[in-house]
Amino acid sequence: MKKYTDINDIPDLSEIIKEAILLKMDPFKFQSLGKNKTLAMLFFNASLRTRLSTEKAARNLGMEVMVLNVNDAWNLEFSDGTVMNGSTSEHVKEAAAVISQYADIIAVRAFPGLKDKAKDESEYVLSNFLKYATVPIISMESATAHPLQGLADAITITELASKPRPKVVLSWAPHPKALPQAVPNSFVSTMHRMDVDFVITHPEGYELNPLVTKDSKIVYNQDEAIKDADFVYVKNWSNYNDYGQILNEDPNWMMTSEKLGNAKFMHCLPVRRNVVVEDSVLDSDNSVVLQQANNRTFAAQVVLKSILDSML
Ligand code: AN0
Ligand code: CP
Repeated sequence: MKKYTDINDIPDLSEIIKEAILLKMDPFKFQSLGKNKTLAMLFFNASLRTRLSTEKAARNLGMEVMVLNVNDAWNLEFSDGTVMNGSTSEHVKEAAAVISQYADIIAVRAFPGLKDKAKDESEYVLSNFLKYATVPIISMESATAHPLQGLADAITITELASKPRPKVVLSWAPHPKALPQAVPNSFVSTMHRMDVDFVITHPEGYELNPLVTKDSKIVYNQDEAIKDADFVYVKNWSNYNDYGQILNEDPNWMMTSEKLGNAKFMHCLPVRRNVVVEDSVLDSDNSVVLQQANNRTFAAQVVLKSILDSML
């Protein structure tokens, strides 16, 4: 792979899942692949898992790692031709080219503002790094996608599936803060590439971008959607049509043990207990959130390995 900013950058998903599971069994097998190679991770937003698992993945491959919390650096300008006499001190043209001299791979986390849909959908942070960096780019969650999470989720479902075509449900949940659609978008795109019976459930009006959901089955009745599910992936997202708005905080959409039944509970984390999902679910054996978080390492590792392989 030459970059990883979308789950569809992976040519053969089931092949890469297999490779990730092999890396998980023998994480230091390719310790010399990353020798004298550096990963620079740029964070425009907070992170716990992505930051630590991606660093761990790079170290497992023998890479050096540098982390920049971009809010501690100069305020970057992304528009072309701007008279930079305001709050921005450095243009992404210079910044991306400079960082490319220090790093062999650049990973970027940049959430959407959730105010201006067109601006968010332009992916102006990620696309400018793709344009002006001279080294491969990895998304650590952009405005519209979180492909490392999608891959980790695919690995987790593959590890746990006890039948050929499991039923997987993406279930919206309430949340007090407006959250991006990035995680559900990547989960949907990933499920489209897996052999699963996939259903999405959310309140009416909470449709995700139809270019992402395509012909996914959408069932507005949560109980009906979850019936006989093997995996229930719970996630809040703010409204896509009424962009970035919170139009529903109905606590009845929270996941409970009663609704979940024997299905596996999935969430990307961080999760608000007793808002998104009740304690009894997270504290039960049906919750696989820690396994998902662990698989973030091997998702990142297989992606880094594939990019390093392409540099040989
Ligand atoms: C972020 C989101 O929903 O995109 C990050 C999740 C990995 N979640 C929060 O900000 C709580
Ligand atoms: N799931 C995930 O990406 O977590 P962080 O935001 O903590 O990195």
